[in-house]
Formats: sequence, structure tokens, C-alpha cells
Amino acid sequence: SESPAEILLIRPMHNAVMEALARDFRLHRLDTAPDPEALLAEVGPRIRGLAVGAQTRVDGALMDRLPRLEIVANFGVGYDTVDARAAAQRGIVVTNTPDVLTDEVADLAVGLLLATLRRIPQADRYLRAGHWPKAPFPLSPSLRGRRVGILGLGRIGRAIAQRLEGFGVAIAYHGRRPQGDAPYAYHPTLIGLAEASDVLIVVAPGGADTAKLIGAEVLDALGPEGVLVNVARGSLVDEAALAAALAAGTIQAAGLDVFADEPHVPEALAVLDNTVLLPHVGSASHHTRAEMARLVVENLVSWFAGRGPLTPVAETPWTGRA
Ligand code: 8YV
Repeated sequence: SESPAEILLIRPMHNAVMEALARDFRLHRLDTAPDPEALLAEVGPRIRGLAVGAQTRVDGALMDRLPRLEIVANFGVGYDTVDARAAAQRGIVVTNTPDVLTDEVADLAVGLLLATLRRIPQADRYLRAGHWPKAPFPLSPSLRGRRVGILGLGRIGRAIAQRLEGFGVAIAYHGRRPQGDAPYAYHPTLIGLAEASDVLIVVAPGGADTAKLIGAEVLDALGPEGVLVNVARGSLVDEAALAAALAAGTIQAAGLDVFADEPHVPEALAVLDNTVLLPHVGSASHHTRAEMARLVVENLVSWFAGRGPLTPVAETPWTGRA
């Protein structure tokens, strides 16, 4: 039969991805090449598949250097770093890793919400600094009686809502459209949701369409008891406006797992005592990263076996063409 398809890796990925790709395909690695530009010029015309993580931008210009490219397999459910419209125009399929990380990210979101409200990291730091024998840790805000608003009631948003039902809080949401089957109040505008909420959990896709949706106006609407939690993409939040609102007491606190320019975290957020900041760990468990790695590889294997992609993104639906 034919020789294995040639796959390109631009940056290092989860080991299970790299090992499986090296076994099942002919893998070319720009990350370890002494002269990446020369390697790209040499193998670019033969590359049929690309495996990428969130650190790698895949735009039309890169696609044009890979004229035989058929599939971009993205490690992550969010694929804002891949220009899926440019891929669609070129007949390239983009896949992501939905479902396998839903519960993990929802768990982390709830943990981050509780950590932010009850000031768990601050309490840990207080104990370690030896303050406890001198005075008890100051009383914290509470989840009790709160109204939680969710921006983006997709797979992860729903999983967060299901968990929060067990906490006895009111739940509402905003998104592009109401979800007919969801038992939560829909707000047609984000401002309306923020006004009606004391917690806003951001779990909507990144990219140009949602850039800086959370700005001064939304934070004002959330109010002085308001808490912002973001487990989606930093691009959805105007970080300068958020830092200003947190410093001024316009809102109460924020828990952030994601930032606009990772791994750079604005100093204005890091110096504040009412922020809990995580290094984008929502899906970062051994269990879930292994599942994501498996799905990246299975998309490529299925595609090159002629069976189509397993989890194509909305912009590049699989229509059965070969
Ligand atoms: C990963 C993520 O950290 O799935 C996503 O959208 O943000 C995370 O699961 C990231 O994609 C890893 O590259």
C-alpha cells in the first residue's frame, strides 16, 4: 500500500501524541530541527497533516506553505489559534478535542470559583507565613445566596451548571442563542446577565468574535459583590479594565485560569490580593491530557485510513468527500 502520510509538528506536544505519530506516520519536527525554515521549505510540499497545540498559530499563510495539507488536528477544544475559515476555504479539515476534557475543566472551574470566594490560596499563604497563631484568617465572601451567570452554555458550561445545581445557587446564562432544553434562565444580552448575577463564569470560545466582551461596562453591571471566573480564553476579557475594577472595588474578586498573552500575566492582576491566578490548568491532569492526546491521534489515524475525522469543528463539517 501507500507510504505513511507525512505529518508536521511545529512545537513539542504531549508525549503520547508525538510517540503515536512517529509510529503511525512519517513525522517531521520543526521544534527539534537545526534549521526549521529549511526543513519547512523541504518537506512543506509533502505535508498532509498537522498536529498543533494552543501555542501554535495556524493561519492561511502557513496553510499556503503546505499545499497538500488535508487536516489540522488541534490539541484542545478551543481552536481560536487555528484559522478554521481559511482552512474551510482550502478544503482542509480542522479537528479539536471536545467531550474528553469537559468534566475536568468543569471541576476546575468550580474549584477556582470556591478558591476565589473563600480565598483558599490566600488562607494557605497566611498559614505558611505564620500568621495563624497571632490572629484568625479574616472572614471571606461566600457562595451562599449567590446568583451565578454563565457566559457560554456549551458542553463545559452545562457541566459547570450541573455541578453548581448541587451547591444550591441560582443559575442563568447568556450565549448567542437560548438552549431550548436547558433548565436555566436565558439572558439575551451579556449586560443583562451581569446585572442579574453575582458571579460570572466565562466559558465561551475565544477569537475575534468574542474579543474583550468583558469590559468596564460588564464589570460595572456585575457590581461590588461580583466575582469573575474565566476558564475559557483571556481574549474575552479586557484585562486592563478588569485590573482597574478589582483595584477600585467595582467588583469583588476574580479567578482566572487564562490570560490574553499567555504565559505573560499582567502585573496589575498579579499584585492584587483579590485575584486567584492559575497557569491555564483547566484540562491539565494526567488522565485528561492522555484522553486529549488519544483523540488528536485518532482523528489523524481515522482521516488517513479514509474514514473521515472523528471530531471536526463547526467551520469544517465532514461531508463524506474523500
Ligand atoms: C489546553 C484548552 O490547555 O482545550 C482547550 O481549549 O485551552 C486546554 O485544554 C490547551 O488547548 C493545550 O494546548
